[in-house]
Amino acid sequence: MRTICRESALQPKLGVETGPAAIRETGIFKALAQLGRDVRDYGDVRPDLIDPDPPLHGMRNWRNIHSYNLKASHRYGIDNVDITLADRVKQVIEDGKLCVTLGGDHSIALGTVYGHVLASKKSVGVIWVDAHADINTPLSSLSGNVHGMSLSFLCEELEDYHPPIPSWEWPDPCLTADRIVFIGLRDVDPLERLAIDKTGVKAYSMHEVEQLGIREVARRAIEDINPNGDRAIHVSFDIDAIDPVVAPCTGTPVPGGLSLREGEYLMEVIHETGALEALDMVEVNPLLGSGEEAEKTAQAAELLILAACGRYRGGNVPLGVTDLPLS
Ligand code: HAR
Ligand code: MN
Ligand code: MN
Ligand code: MN
Repeated sequence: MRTICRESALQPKLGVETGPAAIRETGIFKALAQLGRDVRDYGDVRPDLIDPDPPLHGMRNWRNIHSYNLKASHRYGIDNVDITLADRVKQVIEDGKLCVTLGGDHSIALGTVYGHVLASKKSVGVIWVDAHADINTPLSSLSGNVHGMSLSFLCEELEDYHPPIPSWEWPDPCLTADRIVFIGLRDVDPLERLAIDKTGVKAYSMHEVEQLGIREVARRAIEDINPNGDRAIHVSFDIDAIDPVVAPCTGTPVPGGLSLREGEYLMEVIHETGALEALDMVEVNPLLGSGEEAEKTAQAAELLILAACGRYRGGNVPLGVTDLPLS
């Protein structure tokens, strides 16, 4: 397994760029090693700030978000960006490793999903675990925050709703709506709901979690995006999917979320499919709360990542150990 991390300070609430450090500090590398995972930390992909970056069609920070996710730096006359996030993810996936990307805000999914789709030998299905749908177009967004638009750029069915952007070629949208599923929704803008209905993206909001239980939601979601079991799974996990009582330090907390227990179950079941190739853990913002709250939030993220990597709450026998000590 390979772990990569990136940082983003490109949304209005500062601090989300320190999310990866907080998650690293939980001791997650040691825990992964104890699970027998071969971990490599690729370090951070840092945005090389383009300043100023005035809004276009209301989109804030679009040049920066574009350049670190997807495009060679020369396009904007910047020389010292080593590698884009999409290229980094592509590299990890091509090595045949599970790619864990720590955000940063959810605009990083533009690069992680694209890089995954480019590199995977299989068709990719995305499980978007989030309180929000992040499917606004630049024209439907009320905030102009690109982290609330990521899926609209990735989804083929929404391509025609995007205004042309000069000298900005997002990659061709790389997902069809039948390869996207939401879990955990509870704060969806009216026009996002329309986008979900028009595209037919499957959505299990907290209503369905309540109605069906997480077990059935997990089963259905996996079947929705991987009906024949031949696809790769990409999980894009926004920590705000988890209830703010457990994960308070995030930019847009919404009450009434998934319990940590539900989140861990979901990730355990996704691990069991053997199809998980990439996982994003985003929107952990340690600066939005006390030290204790920041730690709690990072620990929730740690447990979710560990579950996706094979940690079983019933216990894991250490690799290679077959007997108890005899003397
Ligand atoms: N729907 C709102 C918007 O587009 C809020 C979404 C942004 N916040 C998130 N996304 N954390 O998951 O601005
Ligand atoms: Mn720990
Ligand atoms: Mn999100
Ligand atoms: Mn969210």
